[in-house]
Amino acid sequence: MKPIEKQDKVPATARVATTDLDVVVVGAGFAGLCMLYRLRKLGLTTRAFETAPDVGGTWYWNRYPGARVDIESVEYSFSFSEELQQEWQWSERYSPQPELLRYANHVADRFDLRRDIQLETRVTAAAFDETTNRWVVETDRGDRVSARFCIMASGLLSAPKPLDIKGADSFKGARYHTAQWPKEPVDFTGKRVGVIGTGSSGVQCIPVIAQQAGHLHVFQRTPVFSIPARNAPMDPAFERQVKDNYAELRQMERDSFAAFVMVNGKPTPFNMTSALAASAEEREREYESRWQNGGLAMYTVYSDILLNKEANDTAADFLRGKIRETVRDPMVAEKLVPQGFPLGTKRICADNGYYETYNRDNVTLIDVNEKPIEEITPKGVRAGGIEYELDILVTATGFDAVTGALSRIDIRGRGGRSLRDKWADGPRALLGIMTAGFPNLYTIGGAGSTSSLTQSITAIEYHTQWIADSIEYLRRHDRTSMEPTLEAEGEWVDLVNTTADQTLFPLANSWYMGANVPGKPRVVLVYLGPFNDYTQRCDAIAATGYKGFSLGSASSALSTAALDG
Ligand code: NA7
Repeated sequence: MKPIEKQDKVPATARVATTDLDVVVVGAGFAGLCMLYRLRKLGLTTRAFETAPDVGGTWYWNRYPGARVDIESVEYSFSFSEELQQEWQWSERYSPQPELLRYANHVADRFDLRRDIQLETRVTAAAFDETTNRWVVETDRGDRVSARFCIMASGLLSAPKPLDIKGADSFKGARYHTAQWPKEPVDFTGKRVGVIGTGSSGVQCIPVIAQQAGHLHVFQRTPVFSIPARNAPMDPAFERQVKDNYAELRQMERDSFAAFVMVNGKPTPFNMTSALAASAEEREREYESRWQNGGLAMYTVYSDILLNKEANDTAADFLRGKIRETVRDPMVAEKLVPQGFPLGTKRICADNGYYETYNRDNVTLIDVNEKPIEEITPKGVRAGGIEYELDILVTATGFDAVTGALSRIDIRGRGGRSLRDKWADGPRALLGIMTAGFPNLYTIGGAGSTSSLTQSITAIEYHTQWIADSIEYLRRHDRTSMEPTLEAEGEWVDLVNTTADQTLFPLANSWYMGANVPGKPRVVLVYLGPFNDYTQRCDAIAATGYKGFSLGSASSALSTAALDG
């Protein structure tokens, strides 16, 4: 295993100096960093609060072995600075976590963002004060600051799902959640290891752990579709070509279905033909080519893969065949073959030797549908009446996605109404960005936006720009607050739901549907229209002076500076 890079250079974090700010940003992952950069350009006084001891968000916490991005790094990277995208060099086609963390640190340093970031500080509460029209934000370190705007950059996949298995705390060995991985590397050498969960995190860590462990038991509830990433060192000729044509590539991303367009090493527009219009031989050729090239290109192979079950089955069956070809023991292969949900309605994984791992003698797959997990015991995991003794238990059990980070903060809007109450039956937000009754509260990548299905850096760049533009608009028009009307919000939620109903997504119990957390309402959390359709809708609203939002006036208290320029 690669040693986890140490972040020794991190300075002790400064406490917030002023308590009256223009903007509080919650989180200093990629979204928080990009937001700070944009707010700095507006000349606003800002403070970002970040729970972790350093910047990086997802890439700070998810240090598990094998963690890496599943979109090509030349795409999963910022475009807001031409210098940045030209000077930064990715070492691999899909960057590993330490490199992504280094990149986040580089961005924070290069744009001098750290001076507005307070680390090791969790925001616990945010309340809108109607007498001052300001947000009062509190932290677990006793800070209490006031700000005109509060921007949630708190992440879509940042709140680990509480482990819903009896006895978890009784385990006497070491237990790690993939998203709360320790800074020091975990040594699996010769150990009896159990992994619960086979989503993206499990699929990434299982092959790496298997290479070290004495024995690895994988507890699988739902097998996923996974495609080899075909990761490789960055090809300098490819990198040169991308950098020479970055503007064009970025524009294609912005105009695309999910903000990533690389297929077979070339920017490739979404295939607008139906899978059913192609012959079986043509489909097989196309699927084989995307399989050989690796990664997530199967999402965009035909226009109706995510819309039509018959079309979807053609691709799903192709991938099922690949699993059966790869895994030598037919009984094990059959357990790994996903059934019962359409391809892509649970995140497709991009792996590095995942299925091959099950050909190893030191790996046992336990299907917990056949052998339900009864409890975690002091010695290991009991499933189907058998106690599997373990030294280390890894839980790769996922997140309270999209809304989880917000519901962990006591957010109160007009009349002291809590966001948790407002969203008890599911989130409601116009464009997925703002919710009625909570003026000047923005969410980057919020519920009802495309973000969870889109290449997230491009989505972050879009949202942060939209938010910055709206703040600038308020300033220019001498307005101090903005919030959706209930009517416009309701129309947006209806659009999100009716769009989902035209897709295959409701057929799966996925985190996109809120279906992975017991007790969470089963509601689609993503706008499933294309990214470019979503941004056109957002742009159209901005162009009409924020139709669907009420803009309030009070005496302006924003910092003077760049906005008037
Ligand atoms: P995911 O994709 O939510 O995967 C979590 C996995 O853990 C999944 O296989 C779950 O099975 C399994 N799980 C969760 N709870 C249990 C219990 N109680 N018993 C057995 N198995 C369980 O999270 P990841 O961290 O892998 O990936 C999240 C996203 O990060 C991913 O989609 C990418 O966008 C990046 P289930 O499917 O619920 O049956």
